[in-house]
Amino acid sequence: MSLKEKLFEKIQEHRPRTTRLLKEFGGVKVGEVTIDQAIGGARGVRCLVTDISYLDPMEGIRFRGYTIPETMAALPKPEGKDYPYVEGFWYLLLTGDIPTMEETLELVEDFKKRSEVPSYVYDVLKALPKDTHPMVMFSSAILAMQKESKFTAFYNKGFNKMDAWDSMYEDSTDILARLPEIAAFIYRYKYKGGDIIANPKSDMGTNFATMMGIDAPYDDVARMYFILHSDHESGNASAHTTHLVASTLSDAYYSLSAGMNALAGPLHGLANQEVLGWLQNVIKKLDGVEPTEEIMKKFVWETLNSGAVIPGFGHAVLRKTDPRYQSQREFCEKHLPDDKIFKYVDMLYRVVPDILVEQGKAKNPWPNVDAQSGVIQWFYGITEYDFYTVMFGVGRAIGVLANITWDRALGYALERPKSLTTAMLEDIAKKA
Ligand code: AMX
Repeated sequence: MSLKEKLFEKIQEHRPRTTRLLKEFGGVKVGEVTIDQAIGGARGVRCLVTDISYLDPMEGIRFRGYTIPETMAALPKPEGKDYPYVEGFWYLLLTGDIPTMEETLELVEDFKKRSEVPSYVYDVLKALPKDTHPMVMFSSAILAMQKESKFTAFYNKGFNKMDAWDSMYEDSTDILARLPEIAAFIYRYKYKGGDIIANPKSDMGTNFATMMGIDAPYDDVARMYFILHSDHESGNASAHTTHLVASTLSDAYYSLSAGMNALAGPLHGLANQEVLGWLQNVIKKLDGVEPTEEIMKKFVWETLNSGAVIPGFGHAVLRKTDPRYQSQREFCEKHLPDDKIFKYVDMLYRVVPDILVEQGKAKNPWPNVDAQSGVIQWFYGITEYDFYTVMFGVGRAIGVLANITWDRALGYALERPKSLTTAMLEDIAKKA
């Protein structure tokens, strides 16, 4: 059975659950909203539904019920490699099932067939000024492909709610298969004098590593990186933006491009470039002197006192060290234990949490995914850190595209929360 057939089976099984909840229990309360939440970015308001991942504040992320170590252990891997096929992970996110090796390889073949990037996408990228941020290039490339949308073609022929998932799945898979080539093109075009390397048409991780021009085990880094950054339930800014735009019946191209623009913010995905930028600044200021913990503490306080945040630390939901950080740390311990930047990042792990606690503002003083990811990229030669968020974006696409495919399958509604005026809030406060 193909992934698409399996997905359809899962959709048919699932639909009665959503219908029943709406019909029989639509009026049951899920929670309440405080003034804090209304002003404070809807933190913790329980009003989104997804079955693809769940984020527990203490435990961290589970993909379809699997923790990160369980996911990495259960999915089929290319021979001799430590990390699983990204294509098999796509299967897991969409269906909730671990695919067999045969099912995974079938999907790898399917991705190969879909991976041709239309040539006009490269014309669009080349028309942009060279100093354009790579996230603008990435988002523009995705948007430029919108005319390929099978969902929009389906909509224009006469929209049918029950079948809408099919073309959304097709668009999502087409996009995903093309993203490694687009990302690698941006990198080689912008930083390597346009010396483009052809797509070897292998699995997603190998394709990306080859086109970036980096040898093994970077193919494993790519697999790990894309999987770790894929999904963090649906309230984070990139996932929520993608879902919001898709809820207007925009197709996957419009929706993902918008989600990538949210990822480009410094409080979200851009933090991984900021961590490396922050560290490089420290190294420059030290002018050859090895930093001690005392010196590092001084820099951390300087940053805080200037009113800036310490990138890579804190989280809106998590209340302990991010398991995505932990997973990458384990990779560093195995592959780059003596790397200078890794040692500095490790030093930050020892000094920053206590300082954030002492400062008394951040609800979570522990590191998030972004504190560690740049170190690995730097080690393998990607020192152009403004590119890091693009790689986060390739990974994040897996999660958000799986989500919007299911949004269509379950007919999720146009998103439209209600706003109040400040005077209304004051009135509510007076009566409380
Ligand atoms: N350094 C300094 N101050 C921090 C901080 C940090 N790393 N994390 C939180 N704070 C501050 C906030 O700025 C806020 O200050 P304010 O009251 O003056 O506005 C206060 O602590 C309370 O914030 P919070 O409730 O703990 O966090 P949040 O939900 O508002 O924001 C996040 C979460 C991630 C934006 C924040 O922790 C932060 O800015 N971290 C640094 C940037 C970063 O690493 N972002 C990446 C997150 C992961 C991702 O999406 N890729």
